[in-house]
Amino acid sequence: MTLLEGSVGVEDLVLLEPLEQESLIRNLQLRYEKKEIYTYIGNVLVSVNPYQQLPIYDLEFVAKYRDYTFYELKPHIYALANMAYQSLRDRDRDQCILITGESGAGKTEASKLVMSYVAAVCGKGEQVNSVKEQLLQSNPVLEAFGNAKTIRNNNSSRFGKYMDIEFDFKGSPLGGVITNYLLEKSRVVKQLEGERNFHIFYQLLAGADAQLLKALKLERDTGGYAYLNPDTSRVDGMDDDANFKVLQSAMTVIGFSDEEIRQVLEVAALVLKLGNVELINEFQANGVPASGIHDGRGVQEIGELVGLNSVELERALCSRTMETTKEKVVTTLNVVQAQYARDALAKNIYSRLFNWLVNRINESIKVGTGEKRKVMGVLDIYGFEILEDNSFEQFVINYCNEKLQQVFIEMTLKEEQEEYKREGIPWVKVEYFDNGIICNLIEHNQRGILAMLDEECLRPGVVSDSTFLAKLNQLFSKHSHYESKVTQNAQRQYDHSMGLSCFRICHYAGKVTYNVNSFIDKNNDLLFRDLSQAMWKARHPLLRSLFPEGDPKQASLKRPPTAGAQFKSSVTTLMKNLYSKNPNYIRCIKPNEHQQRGHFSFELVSVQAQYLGLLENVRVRRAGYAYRQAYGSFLERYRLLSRSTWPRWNGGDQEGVEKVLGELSMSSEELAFGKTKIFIRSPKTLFYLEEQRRLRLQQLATLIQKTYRGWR
Ligand code: AOV
Ligand code: MG
Repeated sequence: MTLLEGSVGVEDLVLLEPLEQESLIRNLQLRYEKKEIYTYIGNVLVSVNPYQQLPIYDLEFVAKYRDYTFYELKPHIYALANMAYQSLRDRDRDQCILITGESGAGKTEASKLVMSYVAAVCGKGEQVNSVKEQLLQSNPVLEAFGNAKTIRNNNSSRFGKYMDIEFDFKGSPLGGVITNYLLEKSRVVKQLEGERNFHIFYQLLAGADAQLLKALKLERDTGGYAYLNPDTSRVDGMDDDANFKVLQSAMTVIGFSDEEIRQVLEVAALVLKLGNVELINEFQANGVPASGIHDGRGVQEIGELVGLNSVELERALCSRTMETTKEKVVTTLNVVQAQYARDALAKNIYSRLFNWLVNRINESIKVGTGEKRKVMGVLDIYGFEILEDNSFEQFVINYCNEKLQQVFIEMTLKEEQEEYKREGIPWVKVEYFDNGIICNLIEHNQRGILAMLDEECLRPGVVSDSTFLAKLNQLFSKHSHYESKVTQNAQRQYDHSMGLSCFRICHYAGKVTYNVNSFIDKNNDLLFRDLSQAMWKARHPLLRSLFPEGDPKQASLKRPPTAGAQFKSSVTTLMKNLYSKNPNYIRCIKPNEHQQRGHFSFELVSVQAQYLGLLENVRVRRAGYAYRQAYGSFLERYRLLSRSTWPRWNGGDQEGVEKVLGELSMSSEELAFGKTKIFIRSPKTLFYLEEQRRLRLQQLATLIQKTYRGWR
């Protein structure tokens, strides 16, 4: 099929001719211009962000997609959601929906569309509806606390999210479990120009009534807070005031009590007020630099807000107690160290509050043990990131994407090949890049970059980001996916874009240069004990519960796992979870950098198509067969199409399938007979079979009505 001007292009890229990167992008563009944002690659859904509300998500569409199988209607996210849900309900296969793409590509919107579709078609009744409401209302809560305006996306998720929705044997929802990954907590204390802090702060300031503001000891003006970037208080098209009401009502639906909501807002207010605690230079009598608080009122108010002794808080911010087995030594912090401690405290309070919220939601939506359940997982996680300056956060995000790519490779490509092998069907070999080597470079237990970082963080003596880098350079000097100034110089490559404090990884999606500055610090993620102990002493029940290690009785000297180790372990658990399910892919694409409707940048989309490996995906699909089914199931579905197999068939399954297809005069090119399954090359053949089946069913229904009156 060629791309005719004025046409809407092909609905399934498997049918594209000629198949090249250029024609693939043109096809997406052609469709995008006709507001066809969805395109298939077999059963993978490609979605291009329309940046406008399209009239394709109402109940009429839900009803339509619910009654048809995957290829029968235009490509749509509802078709994918429907296929996953039906396969879960009718075939008892746990599903996962993997949504990937870069920031602003539409992942979060896609995950919400999947959830709302499933909610619309699954189960009925008061109890079921209340579960659905709780599941859906978790979104505004997590978005208020976990999303922010960035340069790329006005509603950017600053955390990764995986949600298992659990169903009973009839397919009615029982509840769910949410797992969150690595909140970008540095945003709490600092944002890039043109970006905002997390939505909640603006929602609170805009939406709280005068009485609540007074109780929280806040002023309405966003300009009065050091932790909120000036000049970016408003976002086009976003109503913070209204969203605050939405948040409060969502929390109530989920089951937060008024008291809990109040405490959550108090902790958020505490973070804002901490930012305004101004630290200044002071000197001790012996001339040692020390710090103090400029104006005691702020600390006083914090003390009143959360029941803390303000003198103790000041002491915790401005000094540090070192404990050895024998003695306690108190040292003063200079002003830079004290500011660092204050910001570390604010980041910690906020990220712990976020984790607490996720746990609290989980408590409401969790399903009792013992019930057998079917599960649909929805993964909405940050896409691959190549920024101008890439740090520890990009490193772990890209590691996660590398793992997801591995899942994609292993689950689709390898499984595909292996199935052909098992079935004895000739395979046209498709070369693909196995990124296991990069995953290993990062995560290998003893010799991976994360392990090296941990080793450096735990090593006694003087450690720094540069000793860490030196270690990497030594270990990976010959690694084909690792580069640094040192390894380049050794090979006489002179690349001016690479700084001395950087290393570069050749990821599957492209090369990314990471600056090691602050890797050790971010990985350590330590909070001075003085601060956790001060927080634990607060009379505020929620705040206190966020710092259990502050309890002197509990406090062990055992070190908590590093940020990298925690992330690796949650990624490993996630991968295990995904491998146990049937995957469904949504590949999201951002059409332009300006969040603008109707504009499709060919170059920008090309880069993303490459990251997502779309062309490779099509090649694999095409090299093989788009559809396969066990002989028995296939025969069951289509045997009514042949006189030999209908109404009765006593032969073997494969023989029956041969009879059916023989009678329909299918081209032999289109079919392959495996050991246990029939393989069909193009989706079109499948459309044809489905259509024939539908006609035949109509025919039979009329016949049956005539012949057997009263028979149902
Ligand atoms: P992301 O989740 O992929 O980015 P979002 O799902 O937040 O991106 O989408 C960004 C914005 O694009 C949304 O706020 C909508 O305005 C618009 N949008 C996306 N999908 C649709 C759609 N199907 N219909 C209409 N508008 C849409 V990030 O979380 O930043 O990685 O970090
Ligand atoms: Mg998002």
